[in-house]
Amino acid sequence: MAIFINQAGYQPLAKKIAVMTNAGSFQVMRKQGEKDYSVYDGQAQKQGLDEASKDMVYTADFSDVKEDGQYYIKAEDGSVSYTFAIGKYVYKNVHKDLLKALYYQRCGCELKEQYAGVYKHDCCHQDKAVLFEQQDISKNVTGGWHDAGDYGRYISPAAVAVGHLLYAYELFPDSFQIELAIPESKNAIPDVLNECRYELEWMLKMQDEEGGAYHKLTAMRHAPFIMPEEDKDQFYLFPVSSMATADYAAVMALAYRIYKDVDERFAQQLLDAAKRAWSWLKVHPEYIGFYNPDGCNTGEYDDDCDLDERMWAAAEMRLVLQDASCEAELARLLKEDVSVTDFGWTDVSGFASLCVLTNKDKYAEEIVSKFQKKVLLEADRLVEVSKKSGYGVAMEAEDYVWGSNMVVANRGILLILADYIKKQEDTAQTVYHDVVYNQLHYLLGKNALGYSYITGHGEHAFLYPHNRPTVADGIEAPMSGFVSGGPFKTPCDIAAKELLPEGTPPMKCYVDDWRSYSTNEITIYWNTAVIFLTAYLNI
Ligand code: 9MR
Ligand code: ZN
Repeated sequence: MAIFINQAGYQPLAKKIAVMTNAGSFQVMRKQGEKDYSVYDGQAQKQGLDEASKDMVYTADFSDVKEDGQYYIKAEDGSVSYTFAIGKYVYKNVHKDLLKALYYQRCGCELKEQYAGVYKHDCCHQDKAVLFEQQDISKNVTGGWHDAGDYGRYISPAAVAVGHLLYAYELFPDSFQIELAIPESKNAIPDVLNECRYELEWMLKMQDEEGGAYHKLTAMRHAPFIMPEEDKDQFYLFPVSSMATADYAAVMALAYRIYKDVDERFAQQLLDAAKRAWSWLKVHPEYIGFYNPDGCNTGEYDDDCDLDERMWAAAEMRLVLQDASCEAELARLLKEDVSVTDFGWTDVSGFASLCVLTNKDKYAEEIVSKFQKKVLLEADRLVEVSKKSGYGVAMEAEDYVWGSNMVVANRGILLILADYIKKQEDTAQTVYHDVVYNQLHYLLGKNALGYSYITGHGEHAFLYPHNRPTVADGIEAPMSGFVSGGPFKTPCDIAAKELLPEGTPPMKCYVDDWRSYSTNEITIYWNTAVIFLTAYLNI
């Protein structure tokens, strides 16, 4: 019998529901003093078969336990859950470490012991990059965050990560009044803005003379598992794509709005970059995709549709240019069948919704109501999906794609947006609120494998991310605060294929093995998606 809970814990007034794989009674045990003692007795309720895990699931509701402390759940057959805390600030450190993890991704600078502790390392990737299409030209494009467990840097993922952070900051600024112990700390600017600026400064270098954004900056092949400063491979600037350029325009315009009260000169650079990318989009209304050239195996981030990226750009540009044509473009792109609800690198349309619905008075009523209707429709669907899941998570069996933990988190963001919309009309608690929590509970251990998918948080947190520095640094523990990609129903790496029996249910298709790039890598945008949730829950 197994019992699954959020291993970071629960806020005192939150709904608290453990998942058990057997029927029977349970006790909530408090760890205090010499002997653990029971503070609550209950009976598990049958929930039925959970499709995504194929588990028969029973739920144990212990919401009545509200006192601060350390606990675990004990079933009548003697089996126990991992420990968890109850307290108002149980997610504070999770939130902080998720943010700090981005610092560890910094490229082109030394990570000093003062900030990085044992994870310090020398400056990496300082050489100029060669233009792939014109190899006699090279450019200085140092800086930014390593995208993931590899050392590449890519524009769309970067825009998504910064997008998650800046919208979260805009909505929940109080959750970002924290210091991260990074070089810029104590400069009177919130550290989230300091950290994003590190990425934005790099992005400013990633625009060509005509305003287009290079799709990516990588070597031809992924580096072996060496420290970043040991990687001396030649990096290339790969061709401009319309997706990258539209994401670029959107995020630069967003960043301008955020930084204009922080640093006027920097904000002006962001605005100029946004305008130049926007002009490029006007000159190139056609889709310009990106596919890896022969011999290149680094991330492709291929996408066959640029309408969602253009929509996000139009929404943001509307706010910074007082130009009616942006709104016309938005109306044109907002076709009946276009999605407005995702926050990943393939589909960024949810960011357009975030932009429009948090600035309603700046857009025509018709546009606002279209966005709003679609967002609420999807949020309501997700509430129903979560009710059907034995684990309470808004995920169906087919949703366990590569990086499924981001799908979990991004659905949380959509629910937060729905919650925001409803709160404008009525301050009462919404149906969406508890489902947002459920998404985080899943990520922190209330899932069919009982893993916390955030390093350093939870008694049974994953330990072996597919992350080059983590493998190469010789240090036993990984840095705290990294989010794993999570279960992938059709894993494609050898480790996962070897270790997972044929027919493993989607929610269980995960291995905590550093070789498993398709289930256990880390990325900047998986982290930032979860930061959006912790920012919402920490206020
Ligand atoms: O996160 C990406 C995932 O959605 C895709 O299915 C997968 C295959 O194209 O690629 C993932 O992105 C990887 C990128 O290509 C290179 N850096 C590591 C990323 C995480 O695995
Ligand atoms: Zn680097």
